[in-house]
Amino acid sequence: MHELILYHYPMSPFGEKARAMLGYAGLPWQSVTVKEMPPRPVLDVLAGGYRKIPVAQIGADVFCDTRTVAREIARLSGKSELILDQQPEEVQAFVRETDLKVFLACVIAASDGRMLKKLIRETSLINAFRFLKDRIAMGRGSRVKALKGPQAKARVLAHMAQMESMLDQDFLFGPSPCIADFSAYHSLWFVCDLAGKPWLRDYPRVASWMQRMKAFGHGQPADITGDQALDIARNSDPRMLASASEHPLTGQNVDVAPDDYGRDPVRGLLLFSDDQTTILKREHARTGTVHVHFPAQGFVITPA
Ligand SMILES: N[C@@H](CCC(=O)N[C@@H](CS)C(=O)NCC(=O)O)C(=O)O
Repeated sequence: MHELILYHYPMSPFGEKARAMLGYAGLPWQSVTVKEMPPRPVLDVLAGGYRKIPVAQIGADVFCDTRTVAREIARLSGKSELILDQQPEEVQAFVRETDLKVFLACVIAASDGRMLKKLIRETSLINAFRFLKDRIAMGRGSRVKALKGPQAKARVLAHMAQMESMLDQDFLFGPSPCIADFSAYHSLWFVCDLAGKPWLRDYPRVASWMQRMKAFGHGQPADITGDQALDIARNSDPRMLASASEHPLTGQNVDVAPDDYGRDPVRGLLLFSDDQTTILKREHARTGTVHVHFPAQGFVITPA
């Protein structure tokens, strides 16, 4: 069986969500480090223009968005508490809010001169310039209203206060973690660890919970190159579909795109779509056939 390959970069909050889930699951995995912004040629081959990070690959199956990545980690490890669709509505609502509005508030609240210097130090001046240019363009195409700096900070603090009141056990929804903990963790990691904001000091339960989350580590990553990952796709067949698709566009070429930000579409043949997952078939000379998986929630399908 193939190990999961994760495409990510060190400063990516959603990359950290995936790394932390892999740590919690105790899985070995393969790591391909990508740039902080497109172009990302290897991912273009595999995921056909999907522009968010992380992306995962298992053999010739490619998983876009941490909701589908989490489902695969759950499948490989038996940790079904990572599958969002199987959680109670209360957990799903918390994750929806946290992975979108709270995440964006955290990114805005964390983005100051100090963060920019860190990016320049860890990459280069030209890279930081390209990064800013890319994110400004991405913001223009977004359907989510961005908060201004002070409002974003207030939103983050309100979120920390809400978590403080929820944490009467070790994790947000009980004595053991579920997907909600990983959704809440990555944005606070970005604000508090990467950007160094001292805001956790007023929320002691959240601070202890962060330590418990960090203690899961990142599992056992092994670095591979993008070329090696493409070879793995070429030498594998996509896995069989579990059931027949009843979506009316099945068998046709469609575009699948996120409905919030980074809305670049991926074109392919619609193989399957239900209320949880959409799967496209794509062909490329370098890899042969790959199947690209998306969550149903938060993505739109349109005829090509
Ligand atoms: N809903 C997506 C969100 C992913 C996301 O927004 N990732 C950020 C990085 S943390 C991103 O892609 N930013 C633009 C980029 O890296 O090109 C998921 O769960 O994976």
